[in-house]
Amino acid sequence: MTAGATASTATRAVPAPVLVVLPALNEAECIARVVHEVRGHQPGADLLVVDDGSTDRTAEVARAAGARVMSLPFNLGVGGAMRAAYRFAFEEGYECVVQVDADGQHDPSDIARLRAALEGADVVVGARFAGVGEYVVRGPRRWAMRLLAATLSRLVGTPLTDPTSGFRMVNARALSLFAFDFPEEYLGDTVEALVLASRAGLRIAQVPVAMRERTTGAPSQNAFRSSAYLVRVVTAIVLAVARRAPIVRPGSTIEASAA
Ligand SMILES: Nc1nc2c(ncn2[C@@H]2O[C@H](COP(=O)(O)OP(=O)(O)OP(=O)(O)O)[C@@H](O)[C@H]2O)c(=O)[nH]1
Ligand SMILES: [Mg+2]
Repeated sequence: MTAGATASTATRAVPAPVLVVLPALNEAECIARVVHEVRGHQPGADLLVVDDGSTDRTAEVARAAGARVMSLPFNLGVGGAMRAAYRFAFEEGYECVVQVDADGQHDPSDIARLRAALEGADVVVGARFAGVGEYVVRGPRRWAMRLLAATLSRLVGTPLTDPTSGFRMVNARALSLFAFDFPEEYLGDTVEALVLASRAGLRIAQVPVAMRERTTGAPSQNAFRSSAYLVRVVTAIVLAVARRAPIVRPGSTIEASAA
């Protein structure tokens, strides 16, 4: 963690309940708007932007908008950024962490509904394709997503329509796992993290959300990555299932179930 994050981690008397984490890569155009919008809906929460080696002014703009900023020295990808954020949140004593896209596609007014669902679950996913919103995916990607959703639902034992959603909230139990064991490879932070959580005995639930279209910046998925998506999804599932059991460290409040 660099000075940007460390400098803003003053010791607090009572743990802050919610940390909103915005993983960001070159989102200078919209990060201020997103920070203000999140703040408007979650005035009591702390905001952490994980600037992942951006080459634009993402960190500077986010800081000026009032967010804490963790600047990674080089690009680690969303998984690596979230791993760092979860460790930060665990060490700071947060009770609840919600990951929100920094490009404005997630509606922060939904955070309250995710929080409510956390009463009966340890990990809550804000999900498209669950009856709310009109977000459309076409072509091979659509079939890959359906296959993935069906397979993941079976694996974790609960219906999931959007297992690659990056809009998700975890409680202290899940945080005590993800702070020490969080997959960072492609699809690891979404798909594999759910398998890992399930194998650790954590309860997973989803909340239907509408997702907006990206209006600025560039998507991380280019044409090549999209066309390779189906193959990668299958590989990700196989790897997630074949992977070792979750690593539960001292300080964790969960006990890993049998692998
Ligand atoms: N920390 C970090 N964040 C990233 C990286 N790549 C993308 N992001 C952020 O992760 C979030 C989701 O990335 P997107 O590229 O929007 O992915 P997506 O929403 O699935 O794709 P679109 O629908 O095309 O926008 C955004 O807030 C990005 O800024 C990265 O390498 N590191
Ligand atoms: Mg996006």
